[in-house]
Amino acid sequence: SRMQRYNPKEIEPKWQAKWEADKIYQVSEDPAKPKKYVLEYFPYPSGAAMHVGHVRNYTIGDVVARFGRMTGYNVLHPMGWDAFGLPAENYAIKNHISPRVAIDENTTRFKQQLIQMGFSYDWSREIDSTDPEYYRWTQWFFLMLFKKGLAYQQEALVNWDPVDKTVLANEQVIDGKAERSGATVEKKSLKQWFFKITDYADRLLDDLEDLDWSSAIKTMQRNWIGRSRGAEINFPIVEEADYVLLHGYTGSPEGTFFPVLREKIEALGHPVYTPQLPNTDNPTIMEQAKYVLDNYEFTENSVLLGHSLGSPVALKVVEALDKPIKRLVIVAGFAQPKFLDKKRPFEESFGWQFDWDKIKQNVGEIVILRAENDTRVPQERSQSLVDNLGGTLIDFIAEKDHACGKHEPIVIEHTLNNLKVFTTRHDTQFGVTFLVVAPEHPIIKTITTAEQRSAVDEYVKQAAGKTDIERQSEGEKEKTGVFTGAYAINPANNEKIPIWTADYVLYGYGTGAVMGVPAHDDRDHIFAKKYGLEIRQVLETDKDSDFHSEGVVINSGKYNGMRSEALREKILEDFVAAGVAREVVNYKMRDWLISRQRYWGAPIPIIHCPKHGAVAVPEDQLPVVLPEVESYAPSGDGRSPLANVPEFVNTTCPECGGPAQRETDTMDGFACSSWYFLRFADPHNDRAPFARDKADFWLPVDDYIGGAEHAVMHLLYARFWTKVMYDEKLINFQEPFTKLRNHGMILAPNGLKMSKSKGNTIEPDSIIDQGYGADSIRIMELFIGPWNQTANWSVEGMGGCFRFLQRVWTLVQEYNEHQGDSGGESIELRRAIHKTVKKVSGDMLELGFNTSIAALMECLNELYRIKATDNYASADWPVIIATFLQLLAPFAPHMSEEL
Ligand code: ANZ
Repeated sequence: SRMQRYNPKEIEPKWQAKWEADKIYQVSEDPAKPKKYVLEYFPYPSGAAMHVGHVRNYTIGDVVARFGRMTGYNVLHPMGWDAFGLPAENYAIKNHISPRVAIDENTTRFKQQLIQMGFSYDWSREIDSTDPEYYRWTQWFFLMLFKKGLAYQQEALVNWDPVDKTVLANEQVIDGKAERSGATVEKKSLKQWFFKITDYADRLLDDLEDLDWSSAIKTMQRNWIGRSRGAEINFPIVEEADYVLLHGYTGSPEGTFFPVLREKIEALGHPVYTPQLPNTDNPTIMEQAKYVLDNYEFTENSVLLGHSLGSPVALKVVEALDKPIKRLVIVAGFAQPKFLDKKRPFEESFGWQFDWDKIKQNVGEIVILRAENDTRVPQERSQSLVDNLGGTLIDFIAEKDHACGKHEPIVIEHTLNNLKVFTTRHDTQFGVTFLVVAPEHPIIKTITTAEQRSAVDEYVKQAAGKTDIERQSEGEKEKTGVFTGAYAINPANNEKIPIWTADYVLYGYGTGAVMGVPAHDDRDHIFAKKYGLEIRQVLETDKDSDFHSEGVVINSGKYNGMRSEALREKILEDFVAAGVAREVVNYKMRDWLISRQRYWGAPIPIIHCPKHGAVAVPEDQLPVVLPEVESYAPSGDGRSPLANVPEFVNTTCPECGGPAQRETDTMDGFACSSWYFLRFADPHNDRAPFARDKADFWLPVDDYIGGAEHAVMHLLYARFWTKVMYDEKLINFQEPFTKLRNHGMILAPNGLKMSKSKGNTIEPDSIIDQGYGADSIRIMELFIGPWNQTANWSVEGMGGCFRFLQRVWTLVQEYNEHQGDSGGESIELRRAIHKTVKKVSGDMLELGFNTSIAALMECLNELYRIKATDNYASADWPVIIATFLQLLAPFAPHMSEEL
């Protein structure tokens, strides 16, 4: 008999070699066919080989790619290695080899595993993120971000992993534990590099809308970005204070914002002195300062404001005092002559000499308000005041030129001592019965009363000793806090309310302070109950069990009877007009921490010069190659092992040629994976990361396939880089992955996650060895259940898939044996195959792999049934067999090719 046994061990390597030799999966930009870019996440070649769980991802991608080719697409299906990062480095440290050697061993192994599965990759495009020819361009992108102001270095309290001895991004910390090592993350203050992803928050959020991604992943990204529209509301602090306001040249206390400000101050019960200064059309500085000093008794509670020419007068007044005042506010001020518009007579008669040290000694707090739209006073004047005095510089757009408007709400806000809170529920403003600040809030130092000081200090110290998770998890059960002894005024009803500190308020979000509305916020409710604070209902809520729901406003003065939704708009409008509030948008997302104090990453291409600060390595000196080191282990002192290589560290400044030092931090591996999908379009380009026409031809990725574990890291970072590249006109699209599909996991037969440490991994190699073959594994990976659901691997299932293929083999062998048929057409045969063509072609568009395979199995049964009666007599058999094998080909390519 010419019948041959189905022997995958023989046919699979044969076809793999032929496909490789004929380069049939290599593609180029062929405009004659529609393009399709099919991509699976490129893997970490870690020490453990791929198991059947990993293989599922690539099988799905491969079937999509093969189906695409067979339906007329020009398919780009590439593969590469995401080889930087901790897994490779830790593996290398553990096995006492260099990460380079480890990666080379592992990629060889992984590649051999992928090839033996019959995956149709264009291997001519293989990339390795640790190849200097690749990370050269990652460094190039770093510098692009740096030059755009989107990469910056800052001292920051960072997530420190005490086991891996490195800093982690927020995204790498899950419930306070390091995602990789599982260690409880500590906070440490270190200088770090960040990417300013927050600048793109709105676009990252808004553009999610049109993506064909699962709603679960989109929701995770939305929540991570966490856009929240609300209001910042100012609560004036109750304190002893008296105010002195000094007007400007040719002015009077009845002009500009003085009357409105005066009224505000008086409403809070504070005295205010607004003198008409002498000789206002042509004054000398001393006659005006002397006038103020002769007529007013300054105290330690005095707040002195100078507007325009009133500001040098105020400085002279402070200089002459013999004890300090509370606060000095300078509005559109200066301490030097020369203006932008014209010369003024006092420029000659004024003295411009100031004793800066004396002034600084005589005032507790200095605020300098600079109108960005001032056409009279140069912007540098405010800067030189800051240089001489310190203090806080606040830039703002004035209502009228030179801050001469009637209201100037920003001036009012910064003249009064306000506590600012962030709220999304300002419709509950009349229900505020206390304020809470985070224990880290700096205002605690200035407002805490003597009686409360020790209790507050103790609480603040305790909170600082707790990690974020401790604070959050304890906070779920119980709220703790301490009264500061201070009060503030609710601007809605002028009621005096206490200010507390409590650790359920986070310092890093909003303003680090909240208004307590215990009747309508559950956290505030628990807190108020515990400490006996007033609970005042201000909404008749639609569903009374739900704290957050909307309703009709009550107990809110003139606003009673409104709907809460409408009151939010109205009260904001009223508050903004009164200079009490400002509309703000807050985001939960923080900038992306990119630096790592580890060896195995792309060096950050920056040189630190004592004269020029952080300077970009010139483009023609890229790549900055990772040097060989003695020890790869982290030092634990917060510096990377590169810091121990003087030949690497010591260099010269590209700007001045003077001695300078290289940055020794490396980039997180997520930098390299933020653009790899673009490199595949033009992988060997040595003049640019990619040619624009090639990127524009192949991208965006049409089908991106991978697990759901990357919802907020890689998938957000890649979108961010893509948008920056679009803005730089490097590409013509704004989203990298049109369609994203997250496959379900394969678990061990006992239902546990496969892992090397549990010893329950199943590697495809051994199944192939046993004689089942890659085609059966591929069928099993997909027939095991819907592609996006978790499934348990089973040995019996494997056997079933093999028997299915064996039956296909036998049928076709038998058909080949039988020859010279003479029969006519067979409606039955045609029906069977047409039904299957329709089913498979339709289901494949929805990734219905398991149902497609089921249809093929059913069809096979039909074919067996029919051949039992007609014994291959019908003239339709050749086409039927060929069509069946074509439908099977994406799933079992080796067998289909052989048959
Ligand atoms: C009063 C209020 C009344 C609030 C009410 C809620 C319900 P999202 O949507 O997450 O932005 N909040 C503001 N800053 C905070 C901080 N640093 N730490 C803890 N909580 C903070 O939430 C905004 C709400 O979270 C704000 O609105 C504030 O409480 C609280 F019936 O203000 B709300």
